[in-house]
Amino acid sequence: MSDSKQKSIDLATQEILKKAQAENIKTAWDRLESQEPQCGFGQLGLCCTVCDMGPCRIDPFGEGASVGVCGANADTIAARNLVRKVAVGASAHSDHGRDVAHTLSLLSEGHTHDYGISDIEKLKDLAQEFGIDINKTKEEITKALSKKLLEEFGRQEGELVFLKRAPKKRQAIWKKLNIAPRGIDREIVELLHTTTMGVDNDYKNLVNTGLRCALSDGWGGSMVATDLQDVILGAPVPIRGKVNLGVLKENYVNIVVHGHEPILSEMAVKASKDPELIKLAKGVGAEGINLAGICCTANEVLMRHGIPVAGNFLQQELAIITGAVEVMIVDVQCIMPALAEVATCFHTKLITTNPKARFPGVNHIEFKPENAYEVAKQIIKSGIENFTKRNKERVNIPKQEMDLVAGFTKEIIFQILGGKYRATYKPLNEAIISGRLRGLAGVVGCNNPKQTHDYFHTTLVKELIKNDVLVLQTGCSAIACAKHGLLIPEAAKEYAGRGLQEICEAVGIPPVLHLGSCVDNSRILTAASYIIKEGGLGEDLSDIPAAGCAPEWMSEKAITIGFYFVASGVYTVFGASPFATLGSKNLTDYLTKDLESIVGGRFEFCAEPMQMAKIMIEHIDKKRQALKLKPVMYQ
Ligand code: SF4
Ligand code: MSK
Repeated sequence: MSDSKQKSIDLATQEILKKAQAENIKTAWDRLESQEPQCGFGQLGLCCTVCDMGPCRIDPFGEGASVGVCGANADTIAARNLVRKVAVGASAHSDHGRDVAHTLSLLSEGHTHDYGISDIEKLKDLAQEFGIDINKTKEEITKALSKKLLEEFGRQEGELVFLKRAPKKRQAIWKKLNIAPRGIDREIVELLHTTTMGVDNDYKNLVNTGLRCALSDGWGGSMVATDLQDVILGAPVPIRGKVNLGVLKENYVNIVVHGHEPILSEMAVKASKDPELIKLAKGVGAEGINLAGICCTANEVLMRHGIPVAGNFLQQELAIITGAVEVMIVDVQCIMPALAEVATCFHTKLITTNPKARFPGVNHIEFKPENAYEVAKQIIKSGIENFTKRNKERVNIPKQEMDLVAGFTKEIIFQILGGKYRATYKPLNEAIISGRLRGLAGVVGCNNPKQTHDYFHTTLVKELIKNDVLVLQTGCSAIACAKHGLLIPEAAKEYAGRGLQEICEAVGIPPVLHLGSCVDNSRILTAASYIIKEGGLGEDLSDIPAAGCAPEWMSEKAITIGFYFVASGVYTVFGASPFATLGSKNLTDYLTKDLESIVGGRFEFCAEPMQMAKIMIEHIDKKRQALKLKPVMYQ
């Protein structure tokens, strides 16, 4: 895979890949090449390392061993491998949620003064959901809410409070199948327990336990993260921004935030605007401080402040290879260990901030909500000092940057479609009912060097909007489509079908709505619940003419998101490799066929983006028929 055009369709990425090659700097694509051929047993999910009688592997051709030393067969091994990933993905999102709840608790007790309550209405709405009397002081409500939310993690019995947001019919399905999560931590621990040597050997039961655990993320940990971030940092509203490596600025001190938790990056935003620091930057010959983001941290600061996005997952190394980044601040998740090595090729300082994520030999400045602003200032100051060490000869900032509009939430969809004074989902539902809009799609997830970078996201999304499907996006997928000009209102005219175009033009929105980071997939779940509440599109989430897709996924978190989408009744397509299930036909059939009659949603695996669009559209049409809706207006 030496041709940069095969590696990415993004011109900025291609340019920096050529620079990397010329300077002999290895990137993820090179390291993938050195891994090939990757382990076939691993790819099939047939390698087990659960206990020390192994590692065991099952021969997929039926010539060698058909069971491990303990007697576990391909179904058990593949299912265990898969749902362990679900547990890890859920733990990542939920631990993020816990940290936000902890920050709320600290601020309620006056232990941090760098954060406050930015959205008092949302605070009260949440408090009411948790049965807290809102006729109290803001401080009392905040304290009571943080306690209740932290209890959701350690809860042992009953059900997570947010499950009540789902339509009644969906709640009943969860209850009947015994997959309604009781407590966030409990479901993660229980799932891991069931996968250890000699516990659950029934692949169907393992998947069901995985579904319950994933629900504790989507309707638990991730929802806590999203909603509390809105309370503390402010709920996003539509905002303009820019995206791609071209947002880095030659004459500025470039600080890049990368990772996932906005509690840190929010302070970096504040510090980057600090007059004292700007003066300092000018004192070293820079024109100012330029903050930009990578991955989901980028989405968080974009959604709330319009901070430019330097790139998605596969562009993290490339940002450093531009030679123009003074500091890359990282916290948790999706941060390639390789960054440490790449940074040594330039003047860039890589700074870790979270005690959970340290890199050997990398400068660590610990960030806590209690000392948040001070730490952010200290890091930006070190970036300013580092500006003088930049080697101008080696700077190469691609010119590509694209406009975008982000900042859509379930509340904003209410307002933009219904108007401020009659906030409602009615116009959205009516657009689907009348056939002006065919349906909805959630397109989310990462990049993966096994697939041409951004090609799958953009090809799929273009085809969906061409067929009058309104696309909701999060994560690196949203960044991919933004780079290719799909997140501006003008994209409707260029790419959308006539029905979607009419809607976008009437309300001035892009045909692709950016809902935020990976934890903000929870916004999609709540928005879908509002659609059912509004009426006319069935009684359950599985009735909505909608589908989900993660075309270029790579992370365990993407699998967890897929599991909670499916457990919520959504038909969900995964691109690239079908997450290590092929080694068990039974497991694959259960995920791609049987689950639909059980939970209303199911998985589909598909390696080609136009085909992904085709099967998603077919599914949407099937749901339209089941609801006896009018035919799509403009075929
Ligand atoms: Fe082998 Fe069974 Fe141990 Fe897995 S759990 S490594 S299959 S003996
Ligand atoms: S950052 S999980 S690469 S979307 Fe959320 Fe991007 Fe996937 Fe990480």
